[in-house]
Amino acid sequence: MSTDERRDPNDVIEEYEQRLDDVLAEVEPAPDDRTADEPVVSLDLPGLSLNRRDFMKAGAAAGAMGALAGCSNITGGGGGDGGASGSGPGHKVAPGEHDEYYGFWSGGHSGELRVVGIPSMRELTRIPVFNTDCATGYGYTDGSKELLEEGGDYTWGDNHHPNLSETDGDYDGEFLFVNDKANGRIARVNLTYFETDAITDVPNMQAIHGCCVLSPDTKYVLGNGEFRAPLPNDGRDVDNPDAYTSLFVAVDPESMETLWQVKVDGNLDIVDSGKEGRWAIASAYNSEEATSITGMTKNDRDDVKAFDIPAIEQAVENGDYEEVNGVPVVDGTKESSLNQGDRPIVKYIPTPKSPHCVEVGPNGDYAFIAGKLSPTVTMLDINALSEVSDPSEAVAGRPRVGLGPLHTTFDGNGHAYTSLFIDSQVAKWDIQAAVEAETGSEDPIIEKQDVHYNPGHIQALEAMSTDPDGEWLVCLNKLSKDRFLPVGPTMPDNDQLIHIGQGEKSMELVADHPAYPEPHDCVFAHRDKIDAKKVYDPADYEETYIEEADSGVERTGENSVHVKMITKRSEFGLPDFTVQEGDEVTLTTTNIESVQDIVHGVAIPQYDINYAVPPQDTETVTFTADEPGVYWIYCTFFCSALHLEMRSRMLVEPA
Ligand code: CUK
Ligand code: CUA
Repeated sequence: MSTDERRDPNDVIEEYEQRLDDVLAEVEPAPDDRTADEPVVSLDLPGLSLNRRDFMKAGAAAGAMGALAGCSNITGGGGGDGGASGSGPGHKVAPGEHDEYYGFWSGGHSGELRVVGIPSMRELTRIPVFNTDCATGYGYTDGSKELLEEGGDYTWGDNHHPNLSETDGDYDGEFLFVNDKANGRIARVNLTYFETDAITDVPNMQAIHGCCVLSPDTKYVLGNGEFRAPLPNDGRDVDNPDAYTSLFVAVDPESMETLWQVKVDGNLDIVDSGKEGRWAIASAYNSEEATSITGMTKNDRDDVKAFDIPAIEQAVENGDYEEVNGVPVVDGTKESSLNQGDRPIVKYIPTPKSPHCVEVGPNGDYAFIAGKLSPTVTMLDINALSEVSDPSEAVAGRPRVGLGPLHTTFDGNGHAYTSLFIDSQVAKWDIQAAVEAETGSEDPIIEKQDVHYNPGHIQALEAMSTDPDGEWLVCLNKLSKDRFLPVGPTMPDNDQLIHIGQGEKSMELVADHPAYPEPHDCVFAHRDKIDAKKVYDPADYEETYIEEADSGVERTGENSVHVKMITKRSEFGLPDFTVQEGDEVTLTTTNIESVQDIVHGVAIPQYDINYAVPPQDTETVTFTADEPGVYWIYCTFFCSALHLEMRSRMLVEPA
């Protein structure tokens, strides 16, 4: 484009907002946009004075959040000092002391998970999942390469929702499951080793956004397909969006196999499970089934879906499915015969407006569905779901919490905390009061806390278990703007620690924590529930443990060698080894140390190799020695006073 056509960015934004305003002005308040044979649900919202300005702000934020984002609410948070670490209740953990909680952060499109101590907010480690990582060699060693290749062979992922495995509704500390929104995958992380041990590339799904475990005993890992696509996506119906479909999936937590899928109308967003193993509640937007933002935000309501898990299992057992790419796909669309009887497999619950999150409260009574483009949170009575014929009768409350509600968390003392993206605030409200209040009432609101800026997820201690611990919550803000030293056009996110204590008006902002792009969600477990191993147990992996006496070179073929060597402070098992130009070299290394934290690294720079070998672990890399010469091998982890001397040489003799 020629430079004189360059437009003022503010004009572009303004035009965009005007367009959304026009679209939203056309939205009818009544349910005329539903077809005749659909149940007409009256959306009576007494006291809900939602003006067009609210809609416009919300609509604009949905598409261009940076433009409006929270500029009007920069009046320092209650109790916060506006600086890095606050003056509130002590969150600092003294040198040498441990945090009380583990926090597991999704890393968004970095593809990794991050482990953070709570309340100190100190980052403890990172766990590569869908990414490769040169610090550990994840994605470079044979085993991790194979894991990523069999898991779809992509170089990146976008993880949003970390979930801890449960037994009896409580975290059992065994596994963490996380979705890949980008490539429709679910990964499992072993929490005794803090490492990824399985990745499933789920067939038929292009995006898996919502992800949860089926409470109370992790029977399934459940995932929501956000992007609608042809089924199967093999070139049919490419230009016929009406024929696209969105899927809900159940994965076996042990085998990590895809067990079944349910196709639905509209697209799915976030999902959470009830506490009794029957219901999974999924939020949704785009009931319009449009392919553009204007189309997707047209309707006044979208259908939240309640999946009746035993009813779906029954349909699968009865053979009521179509098999697509090896997976039984059950029809859960509104028209499906499986939804016509008195026990539909999916209940559709009209909810305002492009609702974003679903979080089920600790006692399992209610699912809390944040309105995103509506300033309300819809509370769905989960126990009533199975009884009412019109699922909208299961709506138990709908308080008006503020603009841009995205996610809700719980303290176990009867309070809910909802993040408000547009208002840049957290609203604390009383759950029981919201049931008793009229729809649209602000009465249940206890207090609001400014956050900086534009929060997405919000998590309190153990809030996704049946027994939350309260005390602290973390608000994951998308923008930090002026909160940190400027680091160029891209600033970090800002995860803020808020003390919530026990009392009524008790929220206090105590710490800012910059985060690299882009955490979406986190989950916290008390340290007593995690039992991290100190060294590897060779029985837990398939590689053959190398003893000190085994170090050596074995010719396995005319053009292949197997090099075995141990590592220990401060030497490799072989001071040097010789291979021939063109050899395929399989290099297996065992770290025979039995002391936690004594890790050795094996770097062969010109061959693009570097990987870590933790104590008692064994790792293999395979490469072709195609350049003759001398190649120093060095240890990349500072392991002893003689770490620099910990070297070996690979001699590649010319052919
Ligand atoms: S989503 Cu990102 S703020 Cu993927 Cu859970 Cu709501
Ligand atoms: Cu081993 Cu440094």
